[in-house]
Amino acid sequence: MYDFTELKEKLFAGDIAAVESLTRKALDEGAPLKDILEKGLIAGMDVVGKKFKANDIFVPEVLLSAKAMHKGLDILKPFLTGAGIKPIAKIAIGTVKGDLHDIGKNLVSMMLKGAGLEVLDFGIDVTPEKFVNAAKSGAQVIAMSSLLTTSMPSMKKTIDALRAAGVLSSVKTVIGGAPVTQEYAAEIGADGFAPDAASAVDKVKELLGLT
Ligand code: B1M
Repeated sequence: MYDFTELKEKLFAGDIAAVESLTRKALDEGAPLKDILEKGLIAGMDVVGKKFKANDIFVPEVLLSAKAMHKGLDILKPFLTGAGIKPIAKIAIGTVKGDLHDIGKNLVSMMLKGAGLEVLDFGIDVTPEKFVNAAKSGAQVIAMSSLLTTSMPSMKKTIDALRAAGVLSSVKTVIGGAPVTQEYAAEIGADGFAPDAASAVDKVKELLGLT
């Protein structure tokens, strides 16, 4: 079993160079991709979240850890996105308006690409109008991420805007992010919820009838 202690610690410390080399080393030594992600990078970020919540660390430290996380994800990207696969459907994804967190959304985006889906990634702070335009331009799925309880209402606003524009029935909506639940999805009328990136791929495929 591969030991991810150092990778976790360096991610927490925001040591970008060390996260880069340890992620490469884990890959080179044949550690499973899923474990590098979940037991290394995401586990390190969980520690960051706990310390942030307890006011043991503050935004500058969290930003450094986030940069280190991005570096690790960049290295895993070619393995997650499966370059060269012909897209089978178009997904518009973004972190909703009012929210600047993008690490989980990026992960979902990479894994959707890896599953052969075409992904239009609108980034962070995405307005309902932008999602509506994507739906009008032929996206079959609108995928929204939120990490803040204060930005979750933007998901409902987006679904309401899709309805008002007359395009809600032509798309599937999927939501996720740490504070988001299946109950919330039902409450706002989203077609699907997924707790993590791998389940997001399964949910999107299920909604598109691709499973
Ligand atoms: Co912020 N932050 N943050 N933060 N931050 C949280 C979210 C928080 C829980 C920390 C805490 O208090 N414990 C808290 C939110 C509390 C709440 O609302 N309940 C919080 C806060 C309060 C804030 C600020 C308000 C702090 C401040 O300024 N005082 C501020 C808000 C800025 C804004 O967005 N307007 C802020 C800022 C930041 C940074 C910029 C410093 C940085 C973000 C950097 C970046 O993303 N580029 C940051 C970070 C890094 C975090 C924590 C520590 C880590 C988030 C993360 O990347 N996790 C976070 C604590 C935590 O979540 N434990 C925290 C790793 C990532 C892989 O997981 O994004 O959950 P996650 O994605 C998962 C699943 O959720 C799922 O798949 C992924 C895993 O497979 N998923 C989906 C995500 N999107 C999905 C979409 C789907 C399906 C699944 O379908 C479409």
